[in-house]
Amino acid sequence: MKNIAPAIFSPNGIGDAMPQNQSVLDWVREIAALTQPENIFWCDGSERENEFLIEESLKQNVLIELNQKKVPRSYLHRSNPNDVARVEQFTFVCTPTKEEAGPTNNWSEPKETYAKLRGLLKGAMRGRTLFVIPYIMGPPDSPLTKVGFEITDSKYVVLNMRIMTRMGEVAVKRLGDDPNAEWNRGVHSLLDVNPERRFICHFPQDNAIISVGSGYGGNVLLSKKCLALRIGSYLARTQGWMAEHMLILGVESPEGKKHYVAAAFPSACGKTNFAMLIPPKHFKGWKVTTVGDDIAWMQIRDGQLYAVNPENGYFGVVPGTNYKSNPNAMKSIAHDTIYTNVALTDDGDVWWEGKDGKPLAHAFDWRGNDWTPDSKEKAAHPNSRFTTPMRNNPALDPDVEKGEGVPISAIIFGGRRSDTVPLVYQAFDWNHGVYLGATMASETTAAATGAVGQVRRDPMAMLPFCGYNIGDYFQHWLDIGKRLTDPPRIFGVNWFRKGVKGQFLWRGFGENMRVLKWIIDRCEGTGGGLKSPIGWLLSPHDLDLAELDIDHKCVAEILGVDHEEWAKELAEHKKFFDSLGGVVPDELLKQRERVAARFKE
Ligand code: GTP
Ligand code: SPV
Ligand code: MN
Repeated sequence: MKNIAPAIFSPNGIGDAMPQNQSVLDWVREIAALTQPENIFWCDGSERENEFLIEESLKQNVLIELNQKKVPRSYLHRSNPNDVARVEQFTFVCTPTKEEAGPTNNWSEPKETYAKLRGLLKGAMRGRTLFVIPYIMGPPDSPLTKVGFEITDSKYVVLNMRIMTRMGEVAVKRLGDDPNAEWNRGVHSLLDVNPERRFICHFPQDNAIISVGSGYGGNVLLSKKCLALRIGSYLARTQGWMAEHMLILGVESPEGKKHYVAAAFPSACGKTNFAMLIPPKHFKGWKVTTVGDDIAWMQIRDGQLYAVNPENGYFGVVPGTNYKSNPNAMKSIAHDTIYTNVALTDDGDVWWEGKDGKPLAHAFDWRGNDWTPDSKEKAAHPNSRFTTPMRNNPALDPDVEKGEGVPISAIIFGGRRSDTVPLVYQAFDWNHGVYLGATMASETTAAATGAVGQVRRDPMAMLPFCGYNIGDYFQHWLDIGKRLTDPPRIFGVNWFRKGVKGQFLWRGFGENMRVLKWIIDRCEGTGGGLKSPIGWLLSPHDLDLAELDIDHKCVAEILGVDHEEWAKELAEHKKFFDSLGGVVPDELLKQRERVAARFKE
């Protein structure tokens, strides 16, 4: 590739997964001409390349070496303190018309936006290396799998993408040399990591993403929220499949009967923990396995919904993770892990609020400042994260590579609600379930910048991730339902009900197995249910509480429906639908009226 100026950086023959596809070469040439890097590095995802990039990152303080005896082959990255989470206010969907982006997305006009971004990218990589990352999302032999190329000037992005995606030759091979093949163009540049020049822009019609001014997580690992969800949801609608913010887990009974469940919870609301659940002792012989912890791509086969996890690793919330709450996560992050914004101990180990063991007397906080238990600041940032390969997970499902995916028996929607929403309830049918998902709400968390703890509607946990008009998205869900002969049963859950003193009323984590068991029973048609205006409720008699120390009054409280609270909730549903300005399908408006009518029966 001598005709690409400047020189291609291929030390010792590594970094050479170079496609011959003309459309990719033209695009790299164009971006290189614009950004003016010193070198171009074609990433191949190999072990050698990884070692080389880690070495360089250590030299440049992009990574900090950890105590290799305590956490082998693991490193700490400290992001810029102004850059610690997704930025929804600077995230744009750039469709030709504002209507296509819909009422829930920030829209900006594609032509103007390209011009603005080109202005920002001009010369942005001078004196730096431009990395080209070829990757695929999805198992190599899945019909759903997508090819992406990400250009970035951040080594941290390359190192994380290697964990989060299947990277290198596998992508180049899958792309082939058809210049018209479908592939995603992702361009990322750190610029000067200035929040005023931070934009995450999606061009669904062009299958393109441009992200500038950030170096953190979902803003820059373009495979994840940008491709697998925002662009993914757009492609899914036009191509007749679904791209959802859902974990996928397998649950096997002692008799060996297995079901798969997909669950949509908003950011930092428990997906990774639920996906890695270890059943309590009482559930002897039950086993939960992880297919995915954040994103599900689903297609219809023989009238049934099948799901694949497009990712190859986990980008998970660190604080609160310990051997009691999530042993599988603890084992997964014990080695070969990149930590972002956790605390560093005096002996080179990582630490965070809620980690097992003795409280620390001293550490360096996520910014690198001295920290003691008296410090006002948290030692680890509330949105500190681990990046770890899914292969590290002891509970990885054996069918995670299966191209056709796993058959989904149940879909669960859940948010963080301190009141109103019961521990679990079941929709009467698919369309009612779509209504349940469309009207779900959750308290905001540290996963995105902005206020934390405010209840907001977050339909299907996709509010920040739906790449087109939310009304069309609701209709897509209804249309999918019409094509299913054996649709998954749909449930709502809430692990986060609080008592008057602000304490959680439900133990959560592994104990959520008790709820999952009822969900499986309902799918098999064996579990009892109490009919209520909002759906089937779990009666205290059908909830297995053996070996759980819980006050029975509290159980009744979290399982029940308070009519006054729900009158308010239904008013909020109406307000939300009204706020969308007429895009909500009639069927969902009717569903709301039906719930209201059932309360009057
Ligand atoms: P994203 O990676 O942002 O999409 O988050 P997530 O949905 O995967 O959430 P995760 O499982 O990482 O949990 C987020 C926070 O919620 C952590 O601090 C957990 O400790 C906490 N959490 C998870 N499950 C439960 C639960 O069942 N009960 C309670 N009380 N807290 C939980
Ligand atoms: C989320 O916010 O849902 C995440 C973390 O999974 S990030 O990749 O930063 O979006
Ligand atoms: Mn997520």
